[in-house]
Amino acid sequence: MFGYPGGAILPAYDAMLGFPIHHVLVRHEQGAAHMADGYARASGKVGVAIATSGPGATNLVTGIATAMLDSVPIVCITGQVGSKLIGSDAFQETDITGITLPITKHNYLVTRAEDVAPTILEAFAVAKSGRPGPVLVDITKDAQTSQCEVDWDACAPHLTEAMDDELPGDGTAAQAVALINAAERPLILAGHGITLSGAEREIISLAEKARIPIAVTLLGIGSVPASHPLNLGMMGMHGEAWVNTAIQEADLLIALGMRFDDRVTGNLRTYALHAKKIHVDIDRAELNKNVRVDVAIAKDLRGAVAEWLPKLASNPHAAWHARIDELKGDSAVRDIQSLPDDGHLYAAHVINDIWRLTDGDAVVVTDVGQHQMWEAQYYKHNEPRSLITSGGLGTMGFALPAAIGAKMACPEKEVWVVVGDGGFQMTMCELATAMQENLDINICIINNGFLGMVRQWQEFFYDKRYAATPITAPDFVKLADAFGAWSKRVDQRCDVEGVVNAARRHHGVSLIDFRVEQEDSVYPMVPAGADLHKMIRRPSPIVETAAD
Ligand SMILES: Cc1cc2nc3c(=O)[nH]c(=O)nc-3n(C[C@H](O)[C@H](O)[C@H](O)COP(=O)(O)OP(=O)(O)OC[C@H]3O[C@@H](n4cnc5c(N)ncnc54)[C@H](O)[C@@H]3O)c2cc1C
Ligand SMILES: Cc1ncc(C[n+]2csc(CCOP(=O)(O)OP(=O)(O)O)c2C)c(N)n1
Ligand SMILES: [Mg+2]
Repeated sequence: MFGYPGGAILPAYDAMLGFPIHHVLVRHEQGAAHMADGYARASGKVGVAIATSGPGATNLVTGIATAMLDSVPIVCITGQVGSKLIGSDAFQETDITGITLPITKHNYLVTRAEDVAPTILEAFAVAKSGRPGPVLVDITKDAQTSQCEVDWDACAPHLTEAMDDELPGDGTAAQAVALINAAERPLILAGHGITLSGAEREIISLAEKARIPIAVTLLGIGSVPASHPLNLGMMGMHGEAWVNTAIQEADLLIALGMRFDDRVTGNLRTYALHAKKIHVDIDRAELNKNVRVDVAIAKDLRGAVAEWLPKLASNPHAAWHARIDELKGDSAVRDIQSLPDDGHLYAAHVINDIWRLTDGDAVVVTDVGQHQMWEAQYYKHNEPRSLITSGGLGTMGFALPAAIGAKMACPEKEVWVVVGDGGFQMTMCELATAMQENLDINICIINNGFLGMVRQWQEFFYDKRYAATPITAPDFVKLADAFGAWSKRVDQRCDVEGVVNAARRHHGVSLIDFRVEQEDSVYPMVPAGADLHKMIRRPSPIVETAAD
């Protein structure tokens, strides 16, 4: 449980001492929500954050919205002023159920002791059922202090059908199978719903049976091993060029547990015009929301795909794979990894080295920005839940606290934070939390002296007018030292390996300040709203740098 105490939640904190609950004292409640989120994403269990009323509760808001956009199950418990004071502008009173109504899957205001236990049990059930999401339970101080008898069996939650997962969809398995068996250029679009459903094996069987290539969303990374020969890599704004072109050339898209985010589709009017489309999603509201499809199935993914498997015809799709290989060839020469070491330190090289040195086995938690995209491109994830990142809300400041939650969920895993110099400064106070908990986590700051992703947009679309994107930072090495953490600075490629290995050997918090090329950009890039195949490509073979 990740939290921060205060007056309105004091009775709950006092009671906690009598129970075997590991409470992690955060340094800001936003951190508590992200830690609960990181814990949930890493473990598949429900994460819990707890805060006091008023500012404690409002500080949770960004973390709750982050979890909502990415379908992460967390329960947030907040204290509220006494029930008789509600509506009186009492000290630290805020209408947190009103504030969080649009960013929670469900929320509750509890004003009587006898409602506490059944509501908490129901909150956990709602958070993890169907399409997971955040739930908030606001409990008045008098409900925390008065007494009642609890019959646990009578408290068992009974979710209504609307909250449950098995709503029948319109499309049938037979319709889906008919389209798949008839396709010449099929492509699976693999999303976050695969891991949420536990459908990893079914998706591989589907792909292997008919040799269907797979493209993943940012949040689908890891749901299919990067090393699998049918996995083509990421789609979308910063996806692989060959993937985006393949989507535009496909004659069938099989969208599985992904929601056609605008970062994925680009211009909807020109999106995959030659393709028939099958969409499976547990949330009926996602079907035909952004992209009109031919077969829409509102079901849990695992069961839905399992139904197709016995009826699928095998098919080598040789011409289609040959075409994709051709597209890949073009991209390989534009890859930064193929460029000679020109003395500059590039973020893509740093991340590629960390991938190599950790055998691709770490849990990596990223922040938001250029470094996030380079991580997605250059750290090859083979395991579900091994990349933890804020996709839908794109919340800077997410990485460090979410990594603390992930490490507490999986203490045996090697955990790396990949974070920008901007985002790190948003929640770096949580270094103290990591130290207090004696956590062994590694922090890689991709320090480019810029709010890099925004600078990139200014470079491409605002004539290099760098309004408010150059950013200074404290000396991160000294900062880490002040917190008691191990730290080093790296500004040359030849030092990356040694320092990364030293950080890995250090038991405790280690932080590396990588001083990377300041004006590098993430390629390819589909400008927002542009056609998916009209990508800005890396100027090749010369990389433009500040010095040029
Ligand atoms: C700077 C930045 C750049 C980005 N660039 C890209 C990019 O280039 N490419 C990219 O892909 N993304 C990119 N994103 C992320 C993007 O915004 C979305 O977050 C992401 O595409 C969503 O992936 P998703 O649809 O797989 O996951 P989610 O948004 O989590 O959707 C999962 C879907 O699965 C469904 N689901 C849940 N459980 C089940 C179940 N049991 N059975 C069936 N369905 C289920 C849910 O209802 C939901 O519709 C970027 C984000 C940022 C911040
Ligand atoms: C809380 C929040 N504020 C603003 C943004 C808009 N934004 C997206 S990326 C970015 C720059 C991130 O800079 P940095 O952390 O240094 O990472 P870089 O892009 O340089 O790798 C900004 C400001 C955001 N995503 N989240
Ligand atoms: Mg930066």
